[in-house]
Amino acid sequence: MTDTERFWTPPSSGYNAAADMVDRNVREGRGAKLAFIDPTTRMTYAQLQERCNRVANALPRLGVLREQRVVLIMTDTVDLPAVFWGAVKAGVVPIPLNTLLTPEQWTYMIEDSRAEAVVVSAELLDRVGPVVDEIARRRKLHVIVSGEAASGGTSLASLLSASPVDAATADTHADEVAFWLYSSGSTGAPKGTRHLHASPMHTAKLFAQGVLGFGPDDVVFSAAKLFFAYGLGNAMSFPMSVGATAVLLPERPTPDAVMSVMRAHRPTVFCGVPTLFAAMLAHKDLGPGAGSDRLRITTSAGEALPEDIGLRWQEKVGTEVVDGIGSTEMLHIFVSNRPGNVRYGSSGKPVPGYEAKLLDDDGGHVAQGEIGELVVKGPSSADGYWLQREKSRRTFRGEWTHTGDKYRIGDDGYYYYCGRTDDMFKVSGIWVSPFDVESALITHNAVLEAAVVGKEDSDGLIKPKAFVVLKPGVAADESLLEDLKAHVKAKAGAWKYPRWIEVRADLPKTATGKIQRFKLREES
Ligand code: 3UK
Repeated sequence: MTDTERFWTPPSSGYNAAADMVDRNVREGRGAKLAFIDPTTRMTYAQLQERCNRVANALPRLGVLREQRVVLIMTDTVDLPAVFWGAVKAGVVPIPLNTLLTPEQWTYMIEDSRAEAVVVSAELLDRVGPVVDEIARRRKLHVIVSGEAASGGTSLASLLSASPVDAATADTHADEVAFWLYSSGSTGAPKGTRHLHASPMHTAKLFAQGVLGFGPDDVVFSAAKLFFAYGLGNAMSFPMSVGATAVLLPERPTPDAVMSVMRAHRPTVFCGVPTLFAAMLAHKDLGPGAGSDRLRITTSAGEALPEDIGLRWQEKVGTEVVDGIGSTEMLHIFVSNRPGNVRYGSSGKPVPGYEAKLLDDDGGHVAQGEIGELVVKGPSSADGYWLQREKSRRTFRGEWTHTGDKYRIGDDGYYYYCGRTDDMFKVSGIWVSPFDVESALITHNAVLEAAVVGKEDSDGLIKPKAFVVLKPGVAADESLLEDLKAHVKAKAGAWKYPRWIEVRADLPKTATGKIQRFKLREES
């Protein structure tokens, strides 16, 4: 692709993301192409356009108007893109929420966003029903149910069949808020992160087309769900930007479920997270293409990909794993490896169109080879957090977005992840990245997962403490623990070895699967 295509400037007036992502595909002759496949439905771009139009008419008819919010608590089916882009077309602001949250978290987000309506998948009604009922007793809230609902709420299907198929496109601006995503964060209240109409296309051009080489013949399968920014790009914005196809899996992405999708739909692009790759590598059936004879690339994000997992995947599956770092604040990946030139153990280099720098605590540039906070500039950064001015000011500073991640740039120019800013600690005056120690621990063949925190010793000095989950059948005796310490000393450096090791059945994680080191710190 040319630089003019990649470094896109949206029109200065009249830009609606749904018109670009949905209607343009039909207008350019791709109406009969498959846009989405889920276990019960195959939907072409023409059918998607029709569904979106009906949604764009239905919402305002209910009284959900431009700039107002609609919350989506939905599994990944063809209804999700129809509702999401239909809302965007009408200028209504969709907010997909994680389907695995607690009732308290959903209540917080529906109230914080002042949503006028909630669209919920029928199979989630057991858990979401009481939440929306409770809110609806206090204020007006439309509840729309996708799928077969036994009772309660308006059915999406009936709402759509009662709505016209022709819809006007809301005359939105490229810089207008199009949708929100809640950023989970490891501390404090979740933050409604407001994204603009131009942002999905920026991420699609810069990362999907520019780095991954997405084209109209690609078929993508993202194990990461559409309610994550990672999944939303992978399985909606990216394929839709080029008229390609996405396969959707409503269930939990277990290795078995994932491999069955791979065999049935033969995707060319597979997007996952390191924990899933590790689980799939432990599965007896994992083989070439993970089941797809057309697989050309695997992407990884969400947490750093350990080198060992990347190498084993490449050996067994036959495709590279392209690790890149993205965030809800930047919408998608901004530092990434390049296909054909992957450096395992590193997050790669800035994606063309983004700039990155490493800053010390005083805001100065760190010296070459030193660890600093990763700060990034690019066109897809969010407009800010809803009603959280202090956090917005700290994160979005002019053109630069602060990630809260510690990175080091190697002599090779590649970016190496060194943990979160708030997880780092010093031992004998030397920085220890918990991630470093964890990476060493998981290369030991008795260890399944590990988390490391800084803990005060009897002298009040900080030393590493490890929490480990052992592989099934491994006994946690004293000699194993000594062996683990020696292993870290050898692999990561003597001062980094864990002075304490606690064996656990599992580790506390956020809804997005990130280890909550702060909880372990409190418990240690
Ligand atoms: C961490 C990584 C090391 C890092 C995301 C791709 O994960 C995404 O968004 P979140 O808001 O979390 C952001 C934070 O996660 N992280 C993500 N990727 C990597 N750390 N290596 C990586 N490859 O701490 C970052 O600040 O949940 C990922 C695309 C869109 C996303 N929103």
